[in-house]
Amino acid sequence: MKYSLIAVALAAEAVTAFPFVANMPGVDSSLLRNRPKRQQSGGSHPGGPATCPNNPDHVPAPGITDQYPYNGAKNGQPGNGKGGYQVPAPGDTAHYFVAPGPNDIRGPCPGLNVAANHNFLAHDGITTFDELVDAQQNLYNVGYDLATLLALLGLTLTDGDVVTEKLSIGCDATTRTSYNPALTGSEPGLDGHNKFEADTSLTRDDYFLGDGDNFSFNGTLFQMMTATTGGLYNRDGLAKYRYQRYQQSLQDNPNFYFGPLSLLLFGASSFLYELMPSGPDYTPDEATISSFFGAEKQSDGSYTFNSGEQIPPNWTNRVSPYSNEDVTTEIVAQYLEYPVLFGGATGNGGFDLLNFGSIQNGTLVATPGTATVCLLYQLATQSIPSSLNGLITPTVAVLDFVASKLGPTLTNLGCPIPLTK
Ligand code: HEM
Ligand SMILES: *[C@@H]1O[C@H](CO)[C@@H](O)[C@H](O)[C@H]1NC(C)=O
Ligand SMILES: *[C@@H]1O[C@H](CO)[C@@H](O)[C@H](O)[C@H]1NC(C)=O
Ligand SMILES: *[C@@H]1O[C@H](CO)[C@@H](O)[C@H](O)[C@H]1NC(C)=O
Ligand SMILES: CC(=O)N[C@H]1CO[C@H](CO)[C@@H](O)[C@@H]1O
Repeated sequence: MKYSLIAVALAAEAVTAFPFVANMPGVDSSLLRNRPKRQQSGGSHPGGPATCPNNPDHVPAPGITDQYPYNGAKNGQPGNGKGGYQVPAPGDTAHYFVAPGPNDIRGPCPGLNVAANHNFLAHDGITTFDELVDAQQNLYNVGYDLATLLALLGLTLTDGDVVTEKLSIGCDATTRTSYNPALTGSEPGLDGHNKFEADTSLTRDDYFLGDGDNFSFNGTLFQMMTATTGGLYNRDGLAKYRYQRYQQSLQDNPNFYFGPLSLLLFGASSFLYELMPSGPDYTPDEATISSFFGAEKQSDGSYTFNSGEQIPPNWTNRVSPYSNEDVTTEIVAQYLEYPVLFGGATGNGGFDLLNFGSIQNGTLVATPGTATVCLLYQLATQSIPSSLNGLITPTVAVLDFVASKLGPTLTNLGCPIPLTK
């Protein structure tokens, strides 16, 4: 089914070519236009291996101690799920803020950048599955189920290495994450676009509009987010802002693509009001959010990046674990406030709609219960249209890896669909 862009966008005049190939399962590509994809190749593009910092002194994250146990999460295992404590714990100097150096990798995720700056992840930004699962629990009190799922998504969407279980939280560091670069090919890290990283981010440019830089903080966008939300980054405010970003991309980005993985962006926005606020009142206010994003307000009202994303002073994490079910509820709730179409701009005024799992004819069909909770699980285990001309298909090795990490405690996260090979 095709919709005119006019029907879904404010204006279509800026939309030019969108090149892609037909025959994608679940994708109606009848508006096909074959134009070369404007994407840089080689190692020197932003986020590529040529410019990726390399810290020869890789020090794994120190982890928790008996003196400072946080919620007890270690070795990729479940902690006790009890939050409501101060982070970093007073006196726990191992987890005090240390600004990233020139050799340290940081990327599109403020949550992980902060974790690395506080040594909950390795400070150089080359982390592991276990560090990711532990850090999310100990620092933010993310539930073990969601912490595992997000770490899996980070590693499996071809950004990391399922043998070494290593992942770059930013640019392409294949020489350090891969067990064998000749066999694995490049592992672009979290900067890799249209995998975990997508268009319409809160504070990052679209890949196409940023000249291939889809991961750096953009102060104009932070200012826009603050204006739209009125400085209270709650569900309603962020749902509205995400809608605004969608319309902006639709209008300005001829290569705009909003696929199934974009669901994760609604999840990420929920982190502003579910994971970042501090107790006892847990208000997602400007001071708190600015600290996590490294946003520094200037006298003219603009924001600059201070390269020091950090936990605000005297910060207390959330009390109950933030679960897979919780985040799915927030994703659907934000989406339903301002429903948009999943798909991609085709140029010549067209927009192709996607079908994938709970996304039918470009619309998220959200029903309460298991099917919805399984949304994110599907992203880790099924072939996902990563663009109108690309599919990310999990390999047998990836499915084995997912199965090994989810079972037995988290078997399929309760999803009815068994892992298939
Ligand atoms: C293993 C766990 C995680 C992985 C692999 C991950 C990865 C990512 C990636 C790739 C993005 C970029 C998406 C995009 O904008 O295109 C992102 C965005 C984001 N993440 Fe994470 N993340 C993880 C956990 C967390 C946690 C625990 C928090 C919260 C404290 C968090 C907060 C955010 C926020 C707020 C954004 C949106 C940034 C923006 O759009 O400007 N993430 N994450
Ligand atoms: C930041 O975002 C704004 C709004 O989308 C855009 O006009 C500007 O070019 C971006 N700045 C950078 C440095 O990418
Ligand atoms: C943090 O707590 C300490 C001790 O209670 C207090 O002295 C300090 O002013 C607080 N800092 C902020 C920014 O609230
Ligand atoms: C999707 O669109 C097609 C073509 O208009 C229609 O036949 C089909 O019933 C639609 N499916 C859903 C779930 O809306
Ligand atoms: C699809 C695509 O081109 N994604 C890019 C996002 O940005 C990083 C850094 O420029 C690239 O490595 C990805 O290839």
